[in-house]
Amino acid sequence: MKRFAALIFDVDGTLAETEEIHRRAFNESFAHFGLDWHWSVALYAELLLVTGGKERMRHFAAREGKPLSDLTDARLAELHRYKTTRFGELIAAGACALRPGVIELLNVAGARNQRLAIATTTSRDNVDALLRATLGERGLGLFDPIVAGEDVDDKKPAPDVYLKALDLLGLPACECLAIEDSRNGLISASAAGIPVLITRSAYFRNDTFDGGFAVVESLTDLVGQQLLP
Ligand code: XBP
Ligand code: MG
Repeated sequence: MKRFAALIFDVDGTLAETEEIHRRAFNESFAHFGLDWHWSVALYAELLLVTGGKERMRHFAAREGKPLSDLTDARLAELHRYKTTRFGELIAAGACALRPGVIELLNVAGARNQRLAIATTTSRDNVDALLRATLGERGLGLFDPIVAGEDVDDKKPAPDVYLKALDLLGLPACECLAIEDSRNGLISASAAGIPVLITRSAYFRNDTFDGGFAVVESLTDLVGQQLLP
């Protein structure tokens, strides 16, 4: 892996197993806004195929034939802002640690002067909350650029976030490695021409990942699989 000038990290499921915290924040927000919606683990696993919280809620409403009459774009955005605030509170309270092997890989990359970037579908506020809670204030400066869902028109599996990250890095795709956990992320980074390392996450553990650079159970496997040199 040392041949790559930059490592571009996905966030949810890759840096940390945050989707359970998202699911809790969504459910608490639905209750707060008086919606009789509840996303179980099994249902959320299906809904995660739709990236972006607002897009996921609209997809759910349409799929379930839920009355959208009172869920205007403005109210949906208000609900999502509430959810993002709640997610940030849970993360700040220590609800989620970085996945095993992440800090070690960040340290090895830093020692090699490899650049670190983020390309995620989630909201920037969520990224900042996770980095601050797990790495302290220094965490916010570790990754540059940080490209989040609101920075692009089309979320994963579209390549937009990765293309923007490449542009801001000023590097060709072949000199970068994307680290992802989902098929949408694999498709997105691959469409941008970037090789992809998959680290299996809780919600996508049984997915098939063809065409990647490598697939590991966790980033702690990199040493064992001689991928770190
Ligand atoms: C995962 C997503 C996000 C999160 C929820 O992003 O698809 O939508 O599930 O966050 P990634 P928001 O794996 O690319 O990090 O509600 O802010 O969208
Ligand atoms: Mg992910």
